[in-house]
Amino acid sequence: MSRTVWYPGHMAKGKRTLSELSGKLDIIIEVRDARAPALTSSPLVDDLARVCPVAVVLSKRDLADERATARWLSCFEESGVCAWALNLLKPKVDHIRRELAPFAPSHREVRLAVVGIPNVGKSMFLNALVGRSSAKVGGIPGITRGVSWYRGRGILAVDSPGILDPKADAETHLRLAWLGCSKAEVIGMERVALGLVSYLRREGLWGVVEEKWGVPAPGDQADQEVLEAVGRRLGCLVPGGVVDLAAAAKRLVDAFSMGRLGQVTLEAPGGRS
Ligand SMILES: Nc1nc2c(ncn2[C@@H]2O[C@H](COP(=O)(O)OP(=O)(O)O)[C@@H](O)[C@H]2O)c(=O)[nH]1
Ligand SMILES: [Mg+2]
Repeated sequence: MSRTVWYPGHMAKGKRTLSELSGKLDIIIEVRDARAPALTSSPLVDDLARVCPVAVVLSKRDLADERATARWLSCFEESGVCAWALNLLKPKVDHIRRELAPFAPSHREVRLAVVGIPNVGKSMFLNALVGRSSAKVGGIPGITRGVSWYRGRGILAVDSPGILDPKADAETHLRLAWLGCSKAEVIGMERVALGLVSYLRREGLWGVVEEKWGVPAPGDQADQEVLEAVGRRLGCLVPGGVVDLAAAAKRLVDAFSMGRLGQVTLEAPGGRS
């Protein structure tokens, strides 16, 4: 798993580095998680969009609800933004390379930066785009300071560290943790899991847990009792038969974030659920 960057200092530095670079770039590609394209937008992009075109990759398509992804893609298209949805575990990016080519002047390769919050798939996308045999390049006059460039398949690309908005509120971090983009351990695994239980119940999505683990739809129990039922079902017990709530919480959050509970999208275009 990649490093999560938490500090406002990184945000300021990331912003500075990218603004310095933006004049040298043909396009910025912002990677967002297809399960929550608004929540996982990058805090760095708004300012940069004024100086450089921005295209969007919705990653983890395989984990998202297909109809919701189609609606998100139409929404981007309507607002004139190039957007592609990809399963980066089986990436098909030839069409993206073709669509990117016109952004560069004809005498050289396309120069781009891949940005996004932690764990959305920036590195996977960059590897797919420039190809496995790409070389990390140094010494490009005027454009190398402090960042790594990769060259391959007619593209010169810079990866960037994942940066979360330091001003993001607790609810945002909670939801980002369900997607593996914010550290659940830092927020508190049980809090993250209880938030997820509450969300799945409220949105009528408990069926994904029932189908996977056979934990029936809860009646009017408190969220904590529901999480206990999950723990009991999964055998997360401490001696004496008491449920190990922390272990149950981790199992639930990990399963959800890795898509083992099925394809769930948290947000529809035009507003958060
Ligand atoms: N299922 C699935 N997992 C993905 C996809 N893209 C990235 N991942 C996983 O997400 C994690 C983070 O990917 P990485 O490229 O390192 O993210 P970065 O922090 O944004 O550079 C890795 O465990 C990847 O295997 C995808 O399209 N589908
Ligand atoms: Mg990375």
